Amino acid sequence: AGPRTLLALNWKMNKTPTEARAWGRELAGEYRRGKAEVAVMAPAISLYGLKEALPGGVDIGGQDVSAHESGAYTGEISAAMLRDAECTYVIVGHSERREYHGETDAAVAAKARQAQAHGLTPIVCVGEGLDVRERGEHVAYTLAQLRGSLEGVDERVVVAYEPVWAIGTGRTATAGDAEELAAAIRGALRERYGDLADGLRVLYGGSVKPDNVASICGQPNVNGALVGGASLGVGDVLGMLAAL
Ligand code: G2H
Repeated sequence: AGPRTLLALNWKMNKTPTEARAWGRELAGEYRRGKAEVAVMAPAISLYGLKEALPGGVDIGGQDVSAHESGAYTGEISAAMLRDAECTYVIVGHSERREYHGETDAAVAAKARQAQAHGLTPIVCVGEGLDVRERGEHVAYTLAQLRGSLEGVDERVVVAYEPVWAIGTGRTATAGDAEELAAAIRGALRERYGDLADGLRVLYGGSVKPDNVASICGQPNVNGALVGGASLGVGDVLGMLAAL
């Protein structure tokens, strides 16, 4: 038995702090602890106090973190701040950060190291664009990105494979596509962390929803999902949990 399935909910830039707490209370009204663990990755401004609104056992996390400790970095959020707001996780290197904020593999690795230094588990995102996929270079590309993004990062890490062409497009990779890359990622993790790799979570992300979550998370090397669009409604989240 590998690690317990993780349903990581990435709200992206959605919900006000008031809406976030109301969502937490709504989930608490209907949530039953099940096979999967749940974590809510909310905008930083909504994190403080969110854990209290959520059902017991549901974790929270940030969507990004500064690579710096503290100081003159206007607009940034530190790992210590996320920890103080009771975060367990933080997403680093989401494709939207890489694309719109120019984050390189080295920058992503620095963020992941900083997260770990403060006891946060980084969820390191990797994945290829459509051009790479069409050239058939998706495995090599993604593994190179992974190696760069894990420089100096220890085994307290979650990896999310998110093919950029399947994000928010309604175009989902097949369960077989997800497994192909998850297995390759597991192999790379084994090279780096040895047998500990078998206990690490590799997630799939990209248009996951109630009707495909079970087949994707049922793959041998897929230990959960990073969910964007379908994470916003409590009904979809309960639907995904029921399907798992
Ligand atoms: C991929 C995913 C969540 P969505 O970005 O990280 O979003 O489920 O909307 O494709």
